[in-house]
Parts: sequence; structure tokens; C-alpha cells
Amino acid sequence: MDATQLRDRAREVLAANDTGTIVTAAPRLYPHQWSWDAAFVAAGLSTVSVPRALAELAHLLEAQWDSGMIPHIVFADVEGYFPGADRWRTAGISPAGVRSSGICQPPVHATMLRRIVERATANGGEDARLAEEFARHTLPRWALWHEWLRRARAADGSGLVTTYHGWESGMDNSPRFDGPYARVHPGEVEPFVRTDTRIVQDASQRPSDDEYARYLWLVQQMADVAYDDERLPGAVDFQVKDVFASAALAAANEDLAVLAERLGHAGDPASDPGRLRDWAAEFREGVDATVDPETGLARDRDVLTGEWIAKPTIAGFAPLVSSTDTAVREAQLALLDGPAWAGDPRLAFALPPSTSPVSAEFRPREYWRGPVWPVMTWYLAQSVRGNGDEAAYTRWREASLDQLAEGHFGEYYEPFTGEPLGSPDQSWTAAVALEWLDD
Ligand code: 2M8
Repeated sequence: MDATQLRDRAREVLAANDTGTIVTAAPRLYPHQWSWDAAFVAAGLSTVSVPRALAELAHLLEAQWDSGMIPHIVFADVEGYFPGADRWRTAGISPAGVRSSGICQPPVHATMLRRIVERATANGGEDARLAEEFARHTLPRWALWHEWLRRARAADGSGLVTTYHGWESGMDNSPRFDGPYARVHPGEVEPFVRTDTRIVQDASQRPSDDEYARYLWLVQQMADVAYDDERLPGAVDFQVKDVFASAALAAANEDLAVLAERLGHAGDPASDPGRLRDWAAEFREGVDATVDPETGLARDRDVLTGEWIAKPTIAGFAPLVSSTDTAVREAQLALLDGPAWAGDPRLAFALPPSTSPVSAEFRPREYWRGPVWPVMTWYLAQSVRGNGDEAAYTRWREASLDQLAEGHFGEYYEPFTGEPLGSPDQSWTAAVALEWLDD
């Protein structure tokens, strides 16, 4: 497909996945709204319609819990995804009339909102008015979300967010979590039937049943304490300081501060730019402090054992999202473009795979254990560009558009062959194609 065809197809995909209320994360595999998908989808939608993009974020915010937590799934009124709303037991905790999961995902929302506002401001007229008004009005809600992450997940002052489930990282079965999951020994898990492997019929592209038993065990443990932030540390067998989510939070605090400064924060102390910048610094420093001097990669930490997790995954490049340390950033960019990552000569496209292709953990077809995720390429690229690294952005843009030209908008791609895997017509893949093309 050429650029015009690709843009048209991406728009069609988002329109087809639009239920009128949400753009589902994918047509069959994920028929609900996912938190970080919604943020990326909103960015892509804003190239087509700013009001529609804002509506996507507004719908997600309606599901925000009183605590400030934004749930990782907001369920639509359809069946066809497991675990569905009932399994989470969040009725009475999530807002009235909302069915949601009980965990969160990386906080990329304020970063995407800033993008949307800047695009709308450049458009001028009604787009500018609507986006600025929406951002001004919702600033306290995004600030509350960030405040909750800091209070409920990072009160130890480490500048690192604790996750209680691999699903909270968004990189569900990444090798990052092999150690922590190996220490999760499921007790009696309520019986379950998976739906994902009916839709993605090649089971090797999805997590295994053993992994799912662990995933559901953790959901059970959290539901048993009603997702009470105070009780989770004593109740859950998986507790990992997530370096990538922490970097996303650092960047998002900075972006929210910029919005608050530009739009005014109407005396709301929660969205005071100085306070948001302090939080940005706290998480930025937290992430920088995890960089392994041996490998140059940032590391997660297993809270329950106190051990660093030094796996060669894309999350190791978290400082590209958050760091202001030029030496760290330059070293990471060189590493990412080098032979252990995007510079591996066997790759179909010179793009970063989710796990280093020269590592023992690498599996080229298996979900977050090897494939290239276009949404990650774009998120990293817009981060490095924001810090002035235009050359890397341009390289990845060209390679990513070449990868996407096959036209299926795969959820992820086999790094050596370029075969689209997982769900076709994945919304965030179509969204980032629109972002690249809008450039
Ligand atoms: C994948 O995760 C869900 C669980 O949240 C699943 O596998 O069922 C991940 O890729 C996650 O990052 C993404 O947000 C979600 C929807 O696209 O799918």
C-alpha cells in the first residue's frame, strides 16, 4: 500500500472498530476499551476528528475510581473476552453503571492528551476550543490519577511504580516477569475457559495456559481484598517495580505540567505545575537509578525478593521515555540501533523487537517475548523526538511505515519475516499509522 491507501485503510479500521461509544482495542480479540490503548487510539483519532478523540478519553475517565485509579479495561456491553467483567468482582468499587477491571496500565494518557491539544491548537477554531476546554476541565482528573499512582504504588519514594500483575505493565508475558511469575503458585483457581486462543488460533502467539492460571490467581487474590490499596501488599504473590510504567509516569507528569501552565489550573492545587514537575523528577530519577552499568539497560525490581530483573527487553529502554541525562540517552540509542536490537541484520525491518533477538529468551512469534509492536516503536520514537533526537525518529518512522505497508495493522509482527501476528485490525496499530502519516 502507498501512503494514501494506508491512511485510508487505517481510518477505515478505526471507524469499523468504533461502536459509537468506544473504539474497541481490536474487533474480535479485544471488544472493550483498554486504558493505554485508548490513549494511543485517541492520538491517532485526533488526526481525523479532534472531538472523537476527546470522546474516547472522556469515556475512559468516566470509569476512573474514586481513589483516582483508571482501570485497565472498561467493559462494553458485549460478551467475548475472558476474563470478563464478573470475574473481576469490581461492582460497588467502580463508579455506578461502569463495569471495569480492578488493575491499571501504564499512564501514557497525559502525554497523548498534550499531543492532541497541540494538534488541535494548530488546527485552530472549534478544534482548539474543544481540546483546550476538555484539557482544562479534566486536568484535575489526570492529576488525581498520577497522584494515586504515586501514593498507592510508589509511597516508598523509590520513584518506581509497583505493579501487582503483568497485565498492569501492558507487556503481559514479557521475559521481565518470568522470575516473579515462577514464584507465583496458584491455589484453587475458579474454573475458566479462555476466549483468546479461539480467536488467535495459533496458540504459540499467545501466553500459555499455565501463564493464564497465574494471571487468574492474581486477579482472585486482588479481588479477595477488594483491590484495597492498603491490603494489596500483604495479599498478592506478584509485586514488581515496573521501570517502563515509571518512565511513562515521569513523562506524563511533565506533559501535564506543560498543559497546566498553558491552560491555567484554575487554583486547583492538585494540578499545580510545580508539583507535577516534582513528581516528574522523582520518577525520572527513579528510572535513571535502575540502569545496569553492565548492559546499559534499565531494570525492573522484584519487590518480594528485592532482586533486580535484568532481562533484555524493550522495557530496558525506559530512559528514552523519561531521562534528561544525555549520556544515558545517547548510550541507549546506540544500543537500540545496534546488532543486539534494531540493527540485527536478520530483521525484516530495522525496528526494535520486544525482546533482544540475540537473547536466550527471544521467541519471534510469541506476543511480548520477541515480536515488534508498532505502538511501542511509535511511543519510543515520539519520546526521543521530544528530546531532540530527530534522526532516530525519522529512521524508525520510515522503517515502521514500510512494515505497516502490508496493510493488516497487526497487533505485533514477526521480526524476521514481517508477518502480522495476533489480532488483525488492531486499533492502536492503525492509530500509530495515522500518527506517522500525519507528520
Ligand atoms: C494485551 O493484554 C490483554 C490483557 O490486558 C490480553 O492479552 O488479553 C496487551 O498487549 C496489552 O498491552 C493491551 O493493552 C491489550 C489490548 O490491546 O492486549
